Amino acid sequence: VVRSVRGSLIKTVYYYDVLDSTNNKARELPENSLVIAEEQIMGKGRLGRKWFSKKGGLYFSIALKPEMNLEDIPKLTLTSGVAVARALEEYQARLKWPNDVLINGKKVCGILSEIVGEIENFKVIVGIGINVENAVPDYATNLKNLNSEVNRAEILKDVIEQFTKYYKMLLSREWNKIRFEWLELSDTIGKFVEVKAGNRTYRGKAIDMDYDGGLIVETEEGTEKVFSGDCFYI
Ligand code: BT5
Repeated sequence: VVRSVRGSLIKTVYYYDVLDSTNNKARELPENSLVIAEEQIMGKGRLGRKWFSKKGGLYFSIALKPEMNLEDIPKLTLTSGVAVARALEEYQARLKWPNDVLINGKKVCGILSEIVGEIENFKVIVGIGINVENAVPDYATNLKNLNSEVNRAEILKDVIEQFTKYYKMLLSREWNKIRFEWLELSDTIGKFVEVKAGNRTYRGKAIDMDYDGGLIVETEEGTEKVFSGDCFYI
């Protein structure tokens, strides 16, 4: 346990060799804690999916108590994506709606935000997984593929720095500024997509990300807004 990282929003760092999931550990910890594990046994994606978390990657979660409305939490996930993409700017990282960071069209990072606690007094766990020098599937990539000198401690420091900056912006009601940065970094806008949300599927051109974080898709039936879901390029 390391206390007080100067200038950052992180108060305490909890470091582990192995955890089931850093998101699960972060649930038990006070706000502004950072949990890191060298590997995860049960790394989680969204909707019960798995996040492959072999040694060599960066797996961490931040416990937060944002003064925000519950319905604005998707903006926190989008904001986290902007922070990661900025930290990975030298790799030309791009954002795929809603929660992927891509390099050369392949997934390098996934973000999982979870809301815990009661509705009036909730915490948010933001979990970030970045492929650094861990083995990854074919459809994914890691930073080592692009830079043999890659250093996990440095990347973590850069991500936390950017996260601190954008999180403060979000809390100071500067979401629209962040939204424009998201659009600048977007890999999704302008592409033809299939978005699966619950039992509905939308097919068409992604034309914008709305003020509330929803993806605007121009379909044959008309313009639709999707708030969350899985997005595939077609
Ligand atoms: C995500 O889910 O992309 C969110 C991943 C969040 C992982 C972090 S690691 C630290 C923290 N602790 C946790 O337990 N989780 C968070 P989703 O959009 O559902 O994508 C999951 C899908 O991505 C899987 O079904 C695979 O197809 C693919 N995938 C799994 N592991 C991957 C990896 N290491 N790199 C790239 N893609 C991967």
